[in-house]
Amino acid sequence: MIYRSILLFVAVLCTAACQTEKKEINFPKTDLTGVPLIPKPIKTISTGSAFGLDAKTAIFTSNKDAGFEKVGEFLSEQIKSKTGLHVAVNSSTEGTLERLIYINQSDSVDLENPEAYQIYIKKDSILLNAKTAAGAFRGVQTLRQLIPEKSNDTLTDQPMWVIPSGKIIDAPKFEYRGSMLDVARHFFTVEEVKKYIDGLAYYKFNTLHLHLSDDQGWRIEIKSWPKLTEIGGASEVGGGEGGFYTQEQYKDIVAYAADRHITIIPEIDMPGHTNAASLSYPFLHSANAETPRVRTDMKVGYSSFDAKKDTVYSFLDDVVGEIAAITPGPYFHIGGDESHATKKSDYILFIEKVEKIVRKHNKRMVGWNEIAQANLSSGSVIHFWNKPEYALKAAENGSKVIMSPAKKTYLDMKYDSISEYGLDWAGHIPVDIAYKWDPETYVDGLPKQSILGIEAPLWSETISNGTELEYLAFPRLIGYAELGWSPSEHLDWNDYKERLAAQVPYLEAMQINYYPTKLVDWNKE
Ligand code: TNX
Repeated sequence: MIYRSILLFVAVLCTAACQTEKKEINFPKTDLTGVPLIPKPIKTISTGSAFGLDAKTAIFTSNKDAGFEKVGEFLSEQIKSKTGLHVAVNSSTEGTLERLIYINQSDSVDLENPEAYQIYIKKDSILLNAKTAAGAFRGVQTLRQLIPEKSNDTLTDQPMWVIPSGKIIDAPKFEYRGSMLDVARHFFTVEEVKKYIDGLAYYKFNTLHLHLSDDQGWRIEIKSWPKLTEIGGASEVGGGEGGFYTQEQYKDIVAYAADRHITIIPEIDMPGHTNAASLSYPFLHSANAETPRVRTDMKVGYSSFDAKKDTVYSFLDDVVGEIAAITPGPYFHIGGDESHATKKSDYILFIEKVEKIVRKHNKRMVGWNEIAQANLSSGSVIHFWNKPEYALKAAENGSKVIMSPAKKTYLDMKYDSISEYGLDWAGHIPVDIAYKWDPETYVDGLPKQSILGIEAPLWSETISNGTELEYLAFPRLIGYAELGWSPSEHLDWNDYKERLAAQVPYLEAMQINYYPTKLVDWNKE
């Protein structure tokens, strides 16, 4: 049975409360503001009492069509795995019901941002308000973090997970909060990608950018050009066997991400970083670049497509078309970085032509900051990584900018001199340096309105499996979640590092191999 309105919610709660003779529970005094939430919400107000999550709790949601019921089911699954409790969603529970979590679609003006949410926690009810299912989903991540690790078994005759009462008002700072996974230098399995998506979802990221092609490997099936994966997919850095996603597997990743309100952005890097493609189809190769061969080294900047051949663009029309057709998100990333083997005039011609192809397939083009050298539509997005002047040029053109400064956000940089994995060309990035910077002021003179958001890229030259991936990503990724979401006035390293230490039970429960930096007192929790 689905209750569609808040009035019904109140009625149900009243009936439940009146049917069973409820004993007052004597909760210990609580403090909602003291819960170590990451990212930190805009506003948290504590009322000192509590909601007891137990076997007599049920979830109800409004508006099935807008995906709210699915969000309720996600919460129920997460409650099950954290506490073992089975909490029913939108089904009547005949008398045993004492407390409700209601996930409500609301058109309140305070919820204008599609990812905004409000949570009201009282003794008998938790009300989660959001305008969209995405907002409700973000709020559900907050609820997950509010559920304590351990139950209190002395309050009633059953175990009860005590959630502090009060109110949370929240919305993200940036529209775009992402990470990138380089599945080209080393291939990562669908399961490894899904586990990464789970971590992203928990910390309220909304985008995963997949770097699907590079000199060492091509990782996505293209039905009209099968040798891309047959030949181009069969190698990786260090000489491993590589691999690729079939279109069905890619769709599975896209759907898994969509269930978590995360958008996948596919990247086919070009005109440089194209050795694997040109090895598969030599007509693509520019005579000015190095002759294609299987590459398992880590060099960059030696390969290029031929920008002057029409056949190169019809090939790209097929590739972009096939990928765009199975990518529901609005963006297509064309790389465009480090094309040192492409003449500048050819590079500009190439980017301008490819922009038209991407637009023809109804996607917005994204490219690394070098693409700002071309004459682009203002709808295209510049992905800043190393050259502030390109970010400024893009902003002048009216384009949005994604912030991934290598010195701050590159997850493949070593933490310190004793890091097991990683590179160091952009310096070491310890966990505090990763956190202590402001995306809104990092590029001098870049207007705030031009910033779409932030992304933390994970290049994979030095990592080849999920455990190594997690070592570089965690815990730095958690800090980028907060930089992307929380208001600047809440960003404080000393406060953050305490909350970060409190993530250990989650990281351990998920078996995430985080780097236990000495900068954080991990034993505190
Ligand atoms: C630079 S950043 C690259 C990648 C490498 C990375 C290694 C960028 C757009 N290009 O090709 O993997 O450095 O840190």
